[in-house]
Amino acid sequence: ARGSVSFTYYMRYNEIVSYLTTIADTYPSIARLIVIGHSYEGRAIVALRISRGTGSNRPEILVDAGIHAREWIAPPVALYLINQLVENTANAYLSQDVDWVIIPSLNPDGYEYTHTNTRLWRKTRTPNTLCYGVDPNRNFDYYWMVAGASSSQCSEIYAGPRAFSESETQALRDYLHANSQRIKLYLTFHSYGNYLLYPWGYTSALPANNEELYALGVRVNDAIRAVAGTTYSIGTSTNLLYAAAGGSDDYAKGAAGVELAYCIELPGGGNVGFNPPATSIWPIVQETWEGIKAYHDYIRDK
Ligand code: ING
Ligand code: ZN
Repeated sequence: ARGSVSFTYYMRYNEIVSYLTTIADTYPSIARLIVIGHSYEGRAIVALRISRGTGSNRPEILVDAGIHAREWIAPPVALYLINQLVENTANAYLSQDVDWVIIPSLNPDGYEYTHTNTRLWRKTRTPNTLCYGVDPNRNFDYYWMVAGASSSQCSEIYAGPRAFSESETQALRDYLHANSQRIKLYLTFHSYGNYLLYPWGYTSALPANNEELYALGVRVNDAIRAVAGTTYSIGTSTNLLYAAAGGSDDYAKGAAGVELAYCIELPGGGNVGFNPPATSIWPIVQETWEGIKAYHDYIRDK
């Protein structure tokens, strides 16, 4: 059926947009479609704002997925979040005191390219003189290029000719700044490796609220583990994984002032980690949903 969601296969970009459009049309008092920008190839970067509350200055949770094209398990997690928040009335309480803005496919050009050409494409699809694409998660202007990023066009971690060279990262930047007072939590879904990463990626120094970020990570990990035993490691990107500047979570926290920001590395699968079989979508979105609810409860009660 038109505009329906599925967790039995990896939906294409057009299907994702169609689902969000249908949700917004069907539940106009709860869900609104926002176009936050366009990709290099002209695709709309769509977001769904979900709110059952009234009044202004409500706390907001900002969620994105698909900034890296090949990390296919991330968009379904965002789509399940939309599905449950809007279509399952038992979850109405989750948007009573908190607003959500969910961007399921932040890099649609790259995502479509992984479907049509190169399964393991990571970057955007901007043409450069030698090679295509910029790593959008090295392109944000917070200590840009100081660590874990490359100035070589053909590198998988090419940071771009300048910070915010990509329309996709510009779109998220502009959304963040326009709403920074209300955004209390930013979650960006990647894969893979079972990590709850938080800033900083540009330095090994710990953020001032390291204790809070870690403690909230423990709550989320506990909630996920209770479903099927899956566990995550919790810590800063630099200390747990590797140093890498120009990431969206560093930018949200450092430049837009969102004190709680996490890069969630979902479980891997398949022969290269980035390609869990479609049968893994359901169990992964189920357990991750429990973690997202733990995030919500913390923001609501804070
Ligand atoms: N991992 C992230 C990456 O962009 C990361 C990890 C995030 C590092 C933020 C530093 C800062 O490399 C994946 N899987 O993309
Ligand atoms: Zn990634």
